[in-house]
Amino acid sequence: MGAKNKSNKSVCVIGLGYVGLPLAVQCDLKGYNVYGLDNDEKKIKKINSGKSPIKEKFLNENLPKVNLKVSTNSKIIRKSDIVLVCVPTPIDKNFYPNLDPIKKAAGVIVKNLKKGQLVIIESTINPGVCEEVIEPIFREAGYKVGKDYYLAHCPERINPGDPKWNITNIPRVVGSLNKKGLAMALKFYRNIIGAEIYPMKSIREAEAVKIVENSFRDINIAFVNELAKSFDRMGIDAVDVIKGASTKPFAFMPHWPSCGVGGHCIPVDPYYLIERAKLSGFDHEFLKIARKVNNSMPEYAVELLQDALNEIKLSLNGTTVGILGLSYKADVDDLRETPAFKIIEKLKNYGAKVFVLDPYFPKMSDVKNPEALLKKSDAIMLVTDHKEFKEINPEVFKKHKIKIILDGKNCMDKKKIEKFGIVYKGIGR
Ligand code: SAJ
Repeated sequence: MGAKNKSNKSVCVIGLGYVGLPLAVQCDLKGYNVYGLDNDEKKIKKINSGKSPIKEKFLNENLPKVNLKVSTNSKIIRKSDIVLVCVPTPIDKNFYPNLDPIKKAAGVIVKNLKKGQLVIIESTINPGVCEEVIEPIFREAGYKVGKDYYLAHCPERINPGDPKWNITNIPRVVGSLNKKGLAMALKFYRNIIGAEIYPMKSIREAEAVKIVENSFRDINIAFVNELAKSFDRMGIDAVDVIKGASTKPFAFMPHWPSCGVGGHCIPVDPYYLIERAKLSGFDHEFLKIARKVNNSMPEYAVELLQDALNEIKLSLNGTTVGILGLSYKADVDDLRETPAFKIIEKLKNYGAKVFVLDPYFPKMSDVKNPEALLKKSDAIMLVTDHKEFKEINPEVFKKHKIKIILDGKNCMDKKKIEKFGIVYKGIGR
């Protein structure tokens, strides 16, 4: 772990979500005086009561131990030496990057800037945002970077639900607009994180790193999703092939086909690079094709279910389908870019009756437990591989006369299910 900060410097974290809140807690644990700023009153109240608004092991364990001064009042920025910006950088419905939250944060900092402050952007942004969007906001207010304040970028690498990797041990990269800003940022992160803190050549390279990491993941998932479509036609089990390829101890990294790529990172970040590169006259055809393949998976999953029903002389029209899962990934309560809503919409367009269960979203669920869902359903579509869904004994499906199971995350036991005479279809298997 990094050395405890003895300088009693203070930090202000703007945006207390799944990135900002663990960061704020870790800064406190490492001896910083920590302020937190968020526009969500309810979240502020919950944090002030020592309870985490986010179900996360690190937070549940450590939030009660720290003394975060959190508020909706942006004046607290003035009390800090380091300002950490952890606000969302989403895309709009046309997949266009939306930098409004980060521009708003920069505007709030400008109004409360303390001379000499180090401003660090942790939100995922494309190359050029610091120099072309953020620095001009400060400049227009009369502040000169490197003199009145310092600007650095350290892209967040939080992996929601990961039992091993968290804010304390994930290596980071840092870039700045000048040497002093870089030195200040490196010192800060080396104080709070016990892992490599890698200095980038400039702030642009730092901005590019996160986008590249997540685009790498997106294109690899698109590769196996395309394989799944092709192998489905050839009667080849794509998952078995990927497992086989994974026995190669070098130069292969497994990814897995599924009913969709959700979350706030993977399906979003490539668009930031696609759009920014366009301004420089470059067209990321490959990234766009990968996005197209991954965006097609919810519809593909519904078509697989339609075909499976047709094979037993049924159709989606008039069939009741039970949806297991809404979250974009297992064992987290996060709906951002989840494929679930696209799947539900398509099923309803085909005339299916749909019931939903996600234990992380009781208010959005039609039933309280898996058995209650099975009771109502003719067919089941697993959209999220939550642990409790993987543990459903196939006998229960049989008991409730489930005809077909569409396993959107290839996480169920195909052989066991088929032994009960239930039609099983996975994505590519
Ligand atoms: N998915 C697949 N096939 C795969 C892997 C994921 O279909 O082989 C789907 C998931 O079901 C989910 C989506 O893609 O819907 C995203 O899954 P994810 O495991 O990438 O989870 P995220 O979105 O939480 O990604 C985070 C990212 N972390 C950061 O951006 C800091 C990503 O960089 C990590 O690689 C990823 O966690 C991880 O490794 O778990």
